[in-house]
Amino acid sequence: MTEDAGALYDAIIIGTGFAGVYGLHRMREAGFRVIAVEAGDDVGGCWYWNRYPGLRCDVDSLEYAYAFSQELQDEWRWSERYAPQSEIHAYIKFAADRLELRPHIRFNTRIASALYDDVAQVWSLTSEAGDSFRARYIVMATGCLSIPNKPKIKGIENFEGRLVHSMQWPDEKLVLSDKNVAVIGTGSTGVQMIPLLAQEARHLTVVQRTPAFCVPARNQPWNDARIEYWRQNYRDLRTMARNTRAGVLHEYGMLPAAAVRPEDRIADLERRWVKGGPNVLYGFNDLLVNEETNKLVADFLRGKIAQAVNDPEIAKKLMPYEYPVGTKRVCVGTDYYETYNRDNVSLIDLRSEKLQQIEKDGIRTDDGFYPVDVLILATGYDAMTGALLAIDISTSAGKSLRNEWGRGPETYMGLGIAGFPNMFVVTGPGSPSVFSNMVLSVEHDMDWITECLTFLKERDWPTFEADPAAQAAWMDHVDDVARQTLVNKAASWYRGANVDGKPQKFMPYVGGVNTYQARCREVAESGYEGFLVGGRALQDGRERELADG
Ligand code: N01
Repeated sequence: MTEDAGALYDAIIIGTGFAGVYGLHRMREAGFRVIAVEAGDDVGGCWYWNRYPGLRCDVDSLEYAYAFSQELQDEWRWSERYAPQSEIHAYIKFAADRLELRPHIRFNTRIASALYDDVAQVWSLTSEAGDSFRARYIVMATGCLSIPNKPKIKGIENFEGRLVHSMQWPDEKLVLSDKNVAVIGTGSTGVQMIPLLAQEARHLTVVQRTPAFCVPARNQPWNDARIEYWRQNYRDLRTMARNTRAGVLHEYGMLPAAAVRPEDRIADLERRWVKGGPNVLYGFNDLLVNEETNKLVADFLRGKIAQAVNDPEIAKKLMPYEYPVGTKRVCVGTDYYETYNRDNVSLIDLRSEKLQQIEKDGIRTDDGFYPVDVLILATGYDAMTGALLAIDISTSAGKSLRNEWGRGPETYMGLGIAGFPNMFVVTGPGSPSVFSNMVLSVEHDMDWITECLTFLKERDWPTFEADPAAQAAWMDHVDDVARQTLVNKAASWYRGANVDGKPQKFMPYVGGVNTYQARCREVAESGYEGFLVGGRALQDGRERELADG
């Protein structure tokens, strides 16, 4: 019998990516009896599972790092502006070791079900292997992009070559030098791997359903002065980042495009383009709310595609027209468009060339046959809800998350779900999550949850649950804010549009990290307005008698 079999933990965290590792540390420091369970055999979350060639982050590494510890900051040195996967994974492992967390993590433990006993007020988790765990509270740190999307493409089951999803890259090196390789998908993953695969493969065929806007990373090694500047100003810089809408220190233009002289608009876009990274998207403050501004920036980016690609026909195929720029995630790449100038690269643009089927040794379209030995699915994820719904989450009172979310996810502030007491979600739907610097957001959420747990423990563990009315109002607000922007004009994974049969609903909160975190603070300070504590609302910060506390 394992030590977990008879134990009742204060909290169990599911997942040990950036969120789970920090949450475990934070809750242990706060005195809770807490463990984490992890499906993989190491920490790292998406940075553990994803290992495809070219993977690196598209947020500056100095910002895509924990803010809570001066020691971690001082002892780690990021090598490049956009750190590669191996370095980010090493950093999370370093944090877990430095904070001595491994003894508190149960690896190789994929949770299959979570059942809340409404009478005993205890969650029971059961792993796929049959191990069980019990806790008063569970914290879902399962990640927004952790369940691969494997679309049912006609004939794919007949393919006899090597089939690989980007998230399940094989441990052994894939030797591609004598292979015809095809990649399906041109989102951030495809854009990162395509230039490297093209260098290695005998021939590379790219299957594009919707072209991406891609900006140049201009990745480079950090110099000592930059690192030192961050060390000296770390706290202030992180505070500044928290007060922005993306949680990242982009150079935010403060004016709408119409308020800037036409010649200055283009000059500023050019300057930002040369600087590299997503900065080119932040020149005007109305990119996502004004169609004209959006078209101005989109035209600028389409012009860059025309300049980069030698064949005008191919350039045209690579140009996105069907959605406003920024409403699907803009990719940050290196030599992405230039790769299509290579002799060993072909582009199948599904807008103009109909896919007939995948065959045992290639791809057949209306225009011809493309031989393929290795087929790579860069087809993304069942985002934001996939990992939560992969676990059968239910209560003895008869609620099932799969039923409750049948028409799309509903949360209060992304943190709690009505009907599911004593369960927290980290960067859930309805929070800025994937529209923000994820590391900054997961730290915020784990801080908020830990403070909430302290509040509850001091009151002898009353139940804690989102009020259905507050949840409905928050969801209306999330929808309203999204409707004031252009984000619903794209068939994006933010809306679940990439997964067959998934309900279409814009999931992240686009009101900004700054606004969201201020609201979370108000909620906590008011005695958790919008949550039922011990079955009832605590109003105006004045606690009432708790029903069961
Ligand atoms: O996935 P995606 P991703 N037939 O969903 C296409 C983060 N990330 O793994 O656009 C043909 O964006 C699909 O086409 P369409 C980042 O947040 C970050 O690339 O749906 N094609 C699309 O082209 C990112 O946004 C980093 O029409 C099909 C592609 O597959 C998120 O993860 C790196 C298809 C999927 O693109 C997801 O990125 C990597 C089908 N049936 C990822 N189904 C960095 O930090 C799907 N597609 C840099």
